[in-house]
Amino acid sequence: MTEEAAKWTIESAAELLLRAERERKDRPRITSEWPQLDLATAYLVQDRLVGRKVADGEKVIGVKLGLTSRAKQERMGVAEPLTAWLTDKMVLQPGTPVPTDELIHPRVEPEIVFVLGERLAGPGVTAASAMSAVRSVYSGLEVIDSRYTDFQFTLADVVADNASSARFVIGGVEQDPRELDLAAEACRLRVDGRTVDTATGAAVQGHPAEALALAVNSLGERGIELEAGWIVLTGGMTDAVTIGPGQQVTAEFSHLGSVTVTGG
Ligand code: 0L1
Ligand code: MG
Repeated sequence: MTEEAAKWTIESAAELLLRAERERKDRPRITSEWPQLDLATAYLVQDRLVGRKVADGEKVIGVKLGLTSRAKQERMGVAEPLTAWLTDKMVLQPGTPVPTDELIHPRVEPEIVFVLGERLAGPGVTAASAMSAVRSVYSGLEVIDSRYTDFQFTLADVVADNASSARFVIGGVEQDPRELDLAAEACRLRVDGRTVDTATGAAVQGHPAEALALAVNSLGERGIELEAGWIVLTGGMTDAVTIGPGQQVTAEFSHLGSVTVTGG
């Protein structure tokens, strides 16, 4: 092991990522110094990082998937989906500006969002059985903010960084998932009124229910269950767009209404 790699531990990686977030200072990806960081260890870093936030008073309120669409995978150069944690501090109430002065280089992406009515435990959960535990579906916008310079990372790096989590907002239209064809649910992404991208729910693993099953099953392998009432962000449907002060990003859905954030 090189001298550089020897200084890395789960604790030191979590601490550096927390410090980068706190100080709004991006840093090189961890694997540039610690190439041995594997996926299992990266999830331990993620858990430690969120555990530190919980110890500081934040509450876990759900999970998110990342890199579930080809658009995201191609843009980020990482071909595998991942899971990460949502906490109450990440919730942005509709109409509240994105606090760009608290973030490093925020980007925004449209998502299909589930709220669970029942507990879900994997492995072995199918998309259909996962969907039967979903109480409601909403539109959402996730604000991501990698702690790595220029959003440059490997899968292990982005897992350790809790999948670039920063903030998210949920739209005001609640739908019963049983009444919607979520694969066909269309989304138009606008920046300051101009359409910049479009996608349907099929972009997310073929169907957002597949993304939910994937989360349940991969968390189940780590002995983690999803709780009733938890929020699940199923992953960016399109590439993310940058947001700065005064800029407005809107996602218009065919049945889930529209949701907007403005850079503060
Ligand atoms: O929803 C997503 O695909 C988020 C991926 C997080 C990684 C990133 O794009 O920074
Ligand atoms: Mg996302």
